[in-house]
Parts: sequence; C-alpha cells; structure tokens
Amino acid sequence: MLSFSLLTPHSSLLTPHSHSVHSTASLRAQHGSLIMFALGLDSSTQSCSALIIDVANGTVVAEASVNFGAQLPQYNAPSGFIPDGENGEVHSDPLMWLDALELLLKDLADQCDLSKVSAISGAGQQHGSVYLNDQWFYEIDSLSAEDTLSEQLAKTLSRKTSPIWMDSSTGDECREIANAVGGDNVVCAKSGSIAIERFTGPQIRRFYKNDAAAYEQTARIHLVSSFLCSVLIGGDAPIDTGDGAGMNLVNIDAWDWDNELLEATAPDLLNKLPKVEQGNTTAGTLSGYFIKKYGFAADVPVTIFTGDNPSSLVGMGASQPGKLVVSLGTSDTFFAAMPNVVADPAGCGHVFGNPSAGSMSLQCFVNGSLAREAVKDKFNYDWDQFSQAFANTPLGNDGNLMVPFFRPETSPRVDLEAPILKGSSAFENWVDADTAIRACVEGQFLNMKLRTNWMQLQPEVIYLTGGASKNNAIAQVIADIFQAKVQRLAVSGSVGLGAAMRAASNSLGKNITDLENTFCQPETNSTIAPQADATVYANAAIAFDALI
Ligand code: ADP
Ligand code: XUL
Repeated sequence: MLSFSLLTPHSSLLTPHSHSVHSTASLRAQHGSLIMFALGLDSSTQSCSALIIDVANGTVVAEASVNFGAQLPQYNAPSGFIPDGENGEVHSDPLMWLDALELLLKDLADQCDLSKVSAISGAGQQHGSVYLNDQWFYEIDSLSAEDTLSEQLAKTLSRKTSPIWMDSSTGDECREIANAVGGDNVVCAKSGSIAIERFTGPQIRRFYKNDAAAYEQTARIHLVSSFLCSVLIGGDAPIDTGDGAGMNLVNIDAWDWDNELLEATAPDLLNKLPKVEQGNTTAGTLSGYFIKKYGFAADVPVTIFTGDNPSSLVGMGASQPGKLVVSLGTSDTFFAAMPNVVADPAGCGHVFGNPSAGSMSLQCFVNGSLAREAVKDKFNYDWDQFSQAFANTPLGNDGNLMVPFFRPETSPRVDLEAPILKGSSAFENWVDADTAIRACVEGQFLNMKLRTNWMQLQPEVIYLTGGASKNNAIAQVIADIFQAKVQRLAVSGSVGLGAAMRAASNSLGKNITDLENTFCQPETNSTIAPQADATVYANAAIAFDALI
C-alpha cells in the first residue's frame, strides 16, 4: 500500500508556490512522470472547504476552508444562512458561495502549485437551488478574470436568494404535489422519498406560486452542486443522480426526470432543468477564468459534482454496501450504500443515487450541530466545558430526557421551535447545565437509533465524520446508544476527500478500491467502544419515543 501522511502547517509535502501555467504534457516532461493531483471541493452549509490529494504518493498536499459567517460577514449569515426567515423560510445568498470559492482557491494557490492539479470534482449541500435568467448561458461562458465571479454572475440571478435544506416552508406544496400524482406512496416509489419540505421540487413549486413572473424569467434552475460545477467549467453542468434524487423530481428507476412529477410541480419545468447524469460523467474542462486567475493548467477535466452526503459516502470508503456512516455536520446524517432499495415506512428516510453506482439510503436530522451549539451557548460554555459535562453525569442521565429540537425536525416530522424537557425541576428549568448537555446529545442519538431502524443495519462499527465528530464525548454516546464501536478516519474532510477521489477515479483512471485503501484509513487509536450495557438505553428509547 502507498505511504500515507497528512498535511501539517509546515509540511514538507507542500510544493513551492508558483503561478506559472503548464499543460499536462509539459508537466509530464518537466517531472519525468505525470503529476497526479486531484482537487475536491465541498460547499456546505457553514463553509466552503477543499483538499488536494497527490494520487501517486497517497498524500494530502493542501487543505483550506472558508467560513461564510466569519470570513464573509457582509452577507449577514453567521451560520451560512440568512437568519429569521418567515414562515419556515431559510435562504442563503449564492453570491456568498462564489466569493467563498474565490477566497478558498486563493488560499490553496498560496499553499500549492495549482498547475499540478489534473482532476477536479466537488459537492454541495443538498437540496438548495439557484434560479438563473437567460443571461446565465452567455455570462457563464464569457467570464473575465478582471472581475470577480460574483460581480459577473449577480445579473444572472432571477431570484436573489436560494432556499436551502433547512427551509420548511413548503408543507402546502408537498401536499399539492402528492395529491396531483396519487399520494405520497406514489411520490416515494418514483423519487425515493415522499414529498419533503426541503426538497427542491416543492421549493420550486412555492417559488412559482409566490412569484410567477420571476419563475417565468427563470431559464435555468441548478442545485448548489451543479451551479458550482457550471461555474468551474464555464458552462451549464448536469445534475448527478446522488444530488438529483433530493429533488422529488428524478425517477429512481430511470435515473432521469419524471414527467409526472415535473408536471405536478410547476409549468415548463423540464426546459428549466439541466440533464441528469451518473456520477462518473465529465462535465467539461476548467474555465479559462481559473487558469488565468489561480494558475491552474489548461484542459483539466471536471467531474460532475454531487451532494455533500453522497460525496461523504465515497470519502469514508463506504461506497460499497457494508459500512455505515454518521455525519455530524450542520445536519446530522446517517447513511449507507444500499444493496437493495428499501423505503422508510415512516416516510422520513430517503433513497439517493450512489456516485459510485447503485443507490444509498439516508436519514437527515435537521437539529444536529446547531442544536448542540444552542445548548452549549445557553450556558456560555466552550466545547471543552461541553465535553466535560459527560464526565460529570451518569449514562442514561438519571432519566432526564430532552427532545432537542430548536427548529422543525424532519426525522421525525415535528414542528417544534424549542426543546421538550422531562425530568428533575432543575433540569426542566434549564439551571442544570451538565444534565442539559447530556440530555441533548442522548436525545439526538436515541432519536437517530429509533428513526433508522427501518434500514435494518446492525453495524459492528459506525464510521463518524463531520465537524462534531472530533468530539470524543459525543462519539462515546453514539457508541453506547448504538452498542457499536465508533471510528473516525485519518482524513477528516470526507466530503472534499470523496470529491477528490471521484475526480481521480473518473479522470485519472484510478480504481476506487485502491483509492479507499490509500486515503480512507482509520485514525490511529481512535476507536471508541461502548461502555454501557444495552439495557441502559433500551428503556430510555421507549421513554423518548413516548415524549415525542
Ligand atoms: P457543514 O459541513 O454542514 O458546514 P461541519 O461538518 O463543518 O458543517 O460542522 C460544523 C459544526 O461542527 C459546527 O456547527 C460546530 O457546532 C461543530 N463543532 C466544531 N467543533 C466541535 C467540537 N469540538 N465539539 C462538537 N461540535 C463541534
Ligand atoms: C440531507 C440534508 C443535509 C444537507 C446539508 O438530506 O438535507 O444533510 O445535505 O448537509
């Protein structure tokens, strides 16, 4: 197996900074053998991140991340979305994603010679949609390196802001779509999910109903993933089956647009959507904009982007059935590659395309990291104090239980704006910080276990990723509640890594299993084993379900 080492701030793996532009052929001549760097991008809810892997040496050569709230405060989106939306609306500014991409590429170019990158792919937060007028097709093809992407593309937006996955404003539209095609069972059989508020189809329908003129002016609707892929290639990119399945518009048998669902959603929709393609499709080559501005080589192939969760499936080395992943990002998600398509009888789970072929199952919990943060911030704690709370409280929390939903939850579908607490009066009155913290996290994972039983997976190991996965106290609760070992991988950014691996597999002829063996190794000494016996949480699960 190839040697594997991680980037450190002063790593000798960093190559000298150079802005000269080389073709792939001149790189081969210069270095004797072909340099094989693959870049993976991850435009998620709170940040845009990337990593570059050296495929030949099995190393990560550069990593960068731009936090939307901290680094682009002019967009007034401290957690990546515009706060205080009405009627369940949660939107972000797509120009913020473009500015972040530019800051990110500048940072990468400072770390590493980007002319060595010979394959690119990426991923976006799922379900979010970008609405573009007919100028889009011209502007995307004529980007000038003299101006920024956001300056040039602002005029192509037919809707200033983009609804994202946290939006729960489309209850009526979900019902209308389901009624039009014969009920939620039909929507689920066709699209892999019942009509879901955050999914793109219901979001498009709401836009059409609320602003028919702007809908009419919309010539193209992209997902976050296909929008950013389009920007990179300077052309109109397809949507992949992984992210496309999160729209309630793609038929999961045909892996193409479903005419009946399109018609039930909004008029003339087919003409406004790009093509649907499998994950191993090359969208095009990198636009001259990035070659001039950031020193990339000419003709670098860009593989179509996918959703953050399907990309993470690849980056966790879980693209073949058998591995179960829990991602603790802004949302908590639970997913696995699927040998057979099984639907969630409760209608909360989803079937998405697997970028490495076949499909994957996924369950999303809206109240993930931001709920943990809300409890932490209530007591002005930092993450160390938050973690310490678990040492100060017993497993099972003396029966103190929390349904930790600060905003409407999708798994299960509950319309709460504040948590439900049941236990001692100090706990219920929010004066017992440590008990509240344990109750929040135990509540989250009792709920996760209950809602994911339908997948019938009894894992010996759960693979953990996402921003909160580094927290051992949270990982321990997961091990105890699921009665399984919990492991993290050595490379932490599984979404970006998955994108880089997809690019290497599709454009550099690398076998995905070899890439997994090289890049998806467990972090040394990171395995966390259950310390509770199974009975501790069996009763708590029953009590939790009753509380909901
Ligand atoms: P996304 O990809 O959805 O933008 P990330 O995977 O980057 O999100 O995760 C960001 C979240 O990670 C933050 O909202 C924060 O709550 C959480 N986080 C960061 N550090 C810790 C920690 N030490 N313990 C628990 N959670 C953490
Ligand atoms: C998945 C979902 C979220 C987003 C943001 O269905 O809504 O996980 O992809 O990460």
